[in-house]
Amino acid sequence: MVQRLKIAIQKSGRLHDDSMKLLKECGIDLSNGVNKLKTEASNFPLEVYFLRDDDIPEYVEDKVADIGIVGENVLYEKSKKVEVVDKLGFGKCRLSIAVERNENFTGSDYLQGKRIATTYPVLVQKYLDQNSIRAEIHEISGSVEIAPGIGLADAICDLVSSGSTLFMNGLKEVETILQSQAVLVKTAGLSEEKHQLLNKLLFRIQAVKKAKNNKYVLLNAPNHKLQEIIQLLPGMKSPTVLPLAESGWSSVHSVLSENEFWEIIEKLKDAGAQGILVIPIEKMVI
Ligand code: PRT
Ligand code: ZN
Repeated sequence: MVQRLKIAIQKSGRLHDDSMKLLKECGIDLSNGVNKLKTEASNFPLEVYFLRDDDIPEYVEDKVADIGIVGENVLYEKSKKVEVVDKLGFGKCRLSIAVERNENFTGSDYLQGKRIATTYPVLVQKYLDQNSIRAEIHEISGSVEIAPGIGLADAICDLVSSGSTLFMNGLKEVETILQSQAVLVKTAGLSEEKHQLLNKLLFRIQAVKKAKNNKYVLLNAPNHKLQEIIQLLPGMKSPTVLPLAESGWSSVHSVLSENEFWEIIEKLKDAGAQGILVIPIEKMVI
């Protein structure tokens, strides 16, 4: 029987679309039955399980799924025996302590003897222990941000991304206890055959991630400025230079990383580059 790698992803919610998109960008076709509990890829030995995010660490630990995509916040709260294989760069947020806006928060000591409402009791307790603080944790299952307003707690600990939920509830973020993003996790003791499938998938994921962090740049340059312009472009090996139909001009092609992109583009313009085109890269294999 052909071995299939089993992956657990969120059924619906904030990580679902990006997880599906990642698999698609890896060339994996899941066109049939994404609304079911489970589906199979038609062109890769992969079986996809759609689950609640909170259940994913346990299913992976128990080997119901071999691998899974889950937020670090959920993973560390559940503290299951699974291994992080790769950070995926989406689902970014932070787990933070927040208090009412007019409170004078002086540091973690402020929390001494206070009541903290959260859906992350394990991570909050760890933070309190690390800071030698004794506080009361009130575990609630949702709408944590209303707890101070209704007198249930003095502080909360919840996920934040833009901060607008806190703002709308008259709260301010005062301390971040965890930075989180979606990660790929694997179960302990995968068979050799499944490991090979995982490596194949990882190779594709890394090509997709690298492509996202880089842009393909084409520009025209007068030949007497070529040396100066080439110095500015790292490229994968070195930039490609092709002559233009108009004599005295060349076309230069290269790859730039997202981080240094704007700075280098400005310098290229100043150095005499014209007609600069920037193109997204679909996959990048180095
Ligand atoms: O049904 P299921 O249990 O699978 O989903 P869920 O409702 O538990 O989780 P879901 O879909 O809301 O989030 C899934 C994962 O997305 C989380 O575990 C995080 O890893 C990640 N993530 C990223 C977020 C956020 N950003 C986020 N902003 N999860 C939740 N939020 C919430 C937060 O709890 C708060 O209520 O959004 C609100 C704050 O957002 P801002 O932008 O107002 O700060
Ligand atoms: Zn959940």
